[in-house]
Amino acid sequence: MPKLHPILTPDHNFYDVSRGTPKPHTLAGDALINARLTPDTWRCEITADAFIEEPHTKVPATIAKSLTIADGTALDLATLMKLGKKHEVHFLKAMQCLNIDAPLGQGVWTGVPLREVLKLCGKMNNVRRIYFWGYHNHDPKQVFKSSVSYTQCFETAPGDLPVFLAYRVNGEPLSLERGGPVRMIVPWSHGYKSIKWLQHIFVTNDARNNDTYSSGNNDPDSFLKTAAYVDKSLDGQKIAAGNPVFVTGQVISGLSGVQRVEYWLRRIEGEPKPLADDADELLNAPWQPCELEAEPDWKNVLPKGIDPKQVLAFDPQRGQPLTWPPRYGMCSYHAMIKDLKPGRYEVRARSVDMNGFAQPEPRPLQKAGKNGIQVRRFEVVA
Ligand SMILES: Nc1nc2c(c(=O)[nH]1)N[C@H]1C(S)=C(S)[C@@H](COP(=O)(O)O)O[C@H]1N2
Ligand SMILES: [Mo]
Repeated sequence: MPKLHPILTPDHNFYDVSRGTPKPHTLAGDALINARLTPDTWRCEITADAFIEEPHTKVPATIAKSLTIADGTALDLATLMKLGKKHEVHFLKAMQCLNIDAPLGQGVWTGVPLREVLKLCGKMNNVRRIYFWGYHNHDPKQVFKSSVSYTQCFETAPGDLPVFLAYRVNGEPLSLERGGPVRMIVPWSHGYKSIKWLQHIFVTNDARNNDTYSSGNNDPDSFLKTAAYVDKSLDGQKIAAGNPVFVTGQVISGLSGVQRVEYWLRRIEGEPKPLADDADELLNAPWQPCELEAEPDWKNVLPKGIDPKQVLAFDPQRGQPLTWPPRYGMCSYHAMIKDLKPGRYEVRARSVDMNGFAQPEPRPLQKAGKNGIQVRRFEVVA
């Protein structure tokens, strides 16, 4: 049988992508308390940017009430959890880095929509972007910040997901490594928007995107892309002739959904050159269907206390995701290949989205979302 991934990745099994020297999740004892990264000491400030500059920003953003550490008004965990009693959301999301070619993990994240948190500041005016950043060793050079537009924060289409401040993953408090006590979750985006160790929210009337990631030549407004990833475990395997070969991996449902996943297997001699994603040979190859893992019984998968009918992007009557895999979530896929003759082989996989675009289309630029076609090599031996 093929070996599939668990639907929920345990917190400590996520692939960790963290900047900072030292990394905030290596702090302990007093250093952790001074960094305000314990549940009791955690605080999040909310302030407005006084910035103006003609011609693009004529008036500054304002909020009726800033929440600051100096005034003793900064948001604490108890207040956030109290907001959660009324506004809590649960959401299944795959974490995928814009610059790493495999999913980092998938969790059910629990927290409070950013728009509800901003309401604590009273009336706001002239706000067009909302920035957020986390603990950064008090060193301005280490700030890692992201943002969403005012509209993205305040409006969500039915069945869609709001930006939220998460304090639990898979039913447990967020670990320090996952960005606890509180991290931002931006459902539609790659990981870089989901700021860990959240400590500051900053509203501005400068509509330009100055995310940390925009300086790395990335598209800082990209959506997660629909993409199939092939498990590395097949690489270099020697499989006895007569045994089936299992191609396995995970497929992420980006903005455009998943219609199907396909694989293409070819026999190779010597060291063939890598194939570009738009090579004719690849585009015209005899792609074969893979099978998506069956939808699980959610009552057995979700942590205690999270009813599948309450999870966003799940049907509130049936308690099942509106699509499979759920949008911005992922599931495993597999294919069984039989009767291969001894020799060396290459296998690739690709997703086809709900619009009929095969990976890496319709946005082949990798800086707008990771979705290159992956290849694994193995050998069938007599
Ligand atoms: N404060 C902070 N938040 C951060 C980062 C960081 O370096 N510092 N890395 C980001 C990036 S680039 C990614 S891909 C995700 C990774 O999340 P994970 O470590 O929980 O898998 O966290 C994001 N949030
Ligand atoms: Mo990332």
